Amino acid sequence: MEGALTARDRVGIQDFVLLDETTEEAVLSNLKKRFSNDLIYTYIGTLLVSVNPYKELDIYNKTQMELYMGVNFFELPPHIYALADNAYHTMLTEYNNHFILISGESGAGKTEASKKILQYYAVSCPSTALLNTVRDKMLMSNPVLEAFGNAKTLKNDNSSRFGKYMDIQFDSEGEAVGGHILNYLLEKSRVVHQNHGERNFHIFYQLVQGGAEDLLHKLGLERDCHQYNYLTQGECAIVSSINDNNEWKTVKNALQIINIDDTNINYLFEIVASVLHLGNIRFDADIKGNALMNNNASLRWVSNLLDVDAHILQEGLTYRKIEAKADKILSPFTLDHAIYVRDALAKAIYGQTFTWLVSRINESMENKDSSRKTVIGLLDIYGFEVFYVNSFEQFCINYCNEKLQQLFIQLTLKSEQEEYEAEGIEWEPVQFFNNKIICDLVEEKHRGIISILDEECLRPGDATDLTFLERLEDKMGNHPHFVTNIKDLMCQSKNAIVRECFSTLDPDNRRRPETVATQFKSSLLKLTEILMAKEAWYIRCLKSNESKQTGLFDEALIRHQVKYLGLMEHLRVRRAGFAYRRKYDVFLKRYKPLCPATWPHWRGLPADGVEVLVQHLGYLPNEYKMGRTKIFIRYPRTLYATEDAYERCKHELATRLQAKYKGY
Ligand code: AOV
Ligand code: MG
Repeated sequence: MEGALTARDRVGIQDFVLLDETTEEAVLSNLKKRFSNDLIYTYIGTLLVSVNPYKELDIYNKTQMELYMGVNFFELPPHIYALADNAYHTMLTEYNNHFILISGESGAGKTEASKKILQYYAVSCPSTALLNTVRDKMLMSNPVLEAFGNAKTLKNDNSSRFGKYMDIQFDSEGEAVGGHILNYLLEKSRVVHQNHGERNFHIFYQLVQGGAEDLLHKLGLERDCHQYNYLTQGECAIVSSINDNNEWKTVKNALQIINIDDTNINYLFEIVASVLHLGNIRFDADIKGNALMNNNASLRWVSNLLDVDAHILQEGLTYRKIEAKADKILSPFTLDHAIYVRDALAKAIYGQTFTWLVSRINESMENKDSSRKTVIGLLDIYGFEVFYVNSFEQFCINYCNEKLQQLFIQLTLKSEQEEYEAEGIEWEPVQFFNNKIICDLVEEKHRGIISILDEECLRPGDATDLTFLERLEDKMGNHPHFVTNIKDLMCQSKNAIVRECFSTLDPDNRRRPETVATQFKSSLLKLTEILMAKEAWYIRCLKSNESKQTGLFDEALIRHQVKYLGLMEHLRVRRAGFAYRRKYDVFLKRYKPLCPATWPHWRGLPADGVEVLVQHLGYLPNEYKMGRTKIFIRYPRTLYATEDAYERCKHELATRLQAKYKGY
């Protein structure tokens, strides 16, 4: 029909690799077309690009899940389920480990994506009644960790304030049999301070809004967030998009499912309440400027809830204890110092409790069976963020994002091109920006920012240096002033969670612990090693606009993300490159039944066998290349056709065998 729009004109194309030209304009126009048709997913080969729609789409139901189960990647419209399913089936056929790296800036949709993947596995994997409970625990770990680790920020009403890597373990039948979480640097400073327009962690509001009357009474809380200093600095305790009351119910239920017993659940709420009471302890200054405590009611509640001696607590919050030989001298804190110690205690209690929660969740998801398992790791971290005022946390978060971008570049751009060279495949190199210089700037030994910060923390100096030092220590989360008497006091708490958390801290108070920045750097290094040993899948989430609006496609914002996520370079490498490669012997071993000349044995060199095999299958010259040790296949569809033929052949063989042995 003349003038009629083709589907391609209307809804764009499903895979950027198939675009006529690889310009930024063409990419953006395709994204926009799709977005305006509620098609938020597009591929670049096997990489999934997702644009946050800021509205509920009817594409995450069970019918959709069933549609994608076991189907080849490109047969259906792009979907996060297709990627999840493909990773799963590759894991099962190749019997190796995988990870899905979800990246994008704050509010782009990473956490939602990771939840959708987990839900997909929960529904699509085979399961038994026993495994159902493991599956429920994995699913229910989310509301709990989000309550304690997510908060409303200016960028996202449910922003992850910790990094999370979760391994889902599968047995050889493909059943999800266990899980394990690694958590990264919780933004503890939020417990005591929030910027304007931001909130503390959700759990505080959930408890105050949703807790039953008798519970609040027992915890000494009023049903009014505005009563608590730690909840009011952002001036947005109540937000219309968040239903704290409902979430409270979900979280309480989830805590039970992950096997936290009632006693510990009570301890947990006592801790949450004690942090709120701590924040309400105020100090005045006497004539000498020393701190005097002026709200004894709050102090009593803290001591009551944590079950520690009120007098020692008060002393610990207002005096430094110096032990000189046999003498103990009490030296009073200044007002600022007392506030600092109070806040440090609140952060420590909360941070330790979060770590405790992750351990309990891990225990409950642990699979004790020692048979071999393969895993799919899901990485959902805090996204890149820049605020008007940025602090140590933004430094860490953005460093983490640079590090993951570096991994992406290493795996998709650098090693890909190096492999073509090593395999002698003709190749026009694609230029890309390597952010290694940025990672080096942060983490290099002696010269990097982290090293310099560490040095500054250790350097003795005059008054100004000291102030600087204290500020840094504050930011870096060491608690040099309360590791003496307050830490001991916490170890005596009758609240079992607090006691356990503080008793496991470094017992040697004199040894200066590693700074948080250095610890974070090593944990990211370890994470990189964990990921490098697995096969990678990528989801790149794009934020459609800054105002969380439905249907608004902010072209400049999206262009910026396409650029810094390296999508154009990735597209160019993908387009010119090969989607799939396998060692000759591995390829031959799997597909040799498809050709009479290679079945059941090929006597010559594996490379020659592969050549004979693919000729027989009708591969066209532009569809593959023979490297030194591997075959390279340009389009996924070629491989999928081969894989389908293999499945049919296996099926026929099994039917023939059955017929042959029938009656025996
Ligand atoms: P993030 O994880 O990438 O930010 P989220 O996954 O929390 O971002 O998404 C932010 C919000 O965007 C969600 O609360 C939803 O309202 C909406 N959203 C995201 N993905 C979808 C989707 N597929 N369908 C519908 N709405 C969606 V951060 O944790 O701040 O880096 O640190
Ligand atoms: Mg998130």
